[in-house]
Amino acid sequence: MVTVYLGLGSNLSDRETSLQEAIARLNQNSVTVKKVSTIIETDPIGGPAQGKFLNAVLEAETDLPPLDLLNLTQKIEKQLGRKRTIPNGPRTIDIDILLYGNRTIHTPELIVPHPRMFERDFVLKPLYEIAPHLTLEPNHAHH
Ligand code: PH2
Ligand code: MG
Ligand code: MG
Repeated sequence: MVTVYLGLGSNLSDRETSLQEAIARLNQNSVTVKKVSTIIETDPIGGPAQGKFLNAVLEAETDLPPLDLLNLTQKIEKQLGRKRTIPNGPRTIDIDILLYGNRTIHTPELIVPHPRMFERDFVLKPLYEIAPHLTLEPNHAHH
């Protein structure tokens, strides 16, 4: 079992339902959710002009290898109506792998730690709420 941290975001349609539904579907697919942060409303960072987000971070345990976890998160995004059009544009649900144990991962599909999480308050604040003990280091080799 490995402890993972996932970031959730939504700024389209019923934002709260999308977050809750994503959490439920992770739980039904071998990602056992242990902690969920407070859901916070945040101004959009980057991308086109768009509505405010609801963001949260969760801690979970899983046996899924990183790319299987990525495939699952992408499958759930699709099931919940995510359409990939404009980069950083509005979305019903975004599920990002922030941390996967203490591993560093660089594949064409997936980079962990999430390369932009360290500059994003909408990630760092809820992450600190549920995991104040974490010591975070961006991967300097790739910045
Ligand atoms: N996600 C983005 C881009 N900008 N801004 C906020 N406030 N919350 C997000 O989750 C978010 C964003 C790309 O994934
Ligand atoms: Mg994201
Ligand atoms: Mg994403």
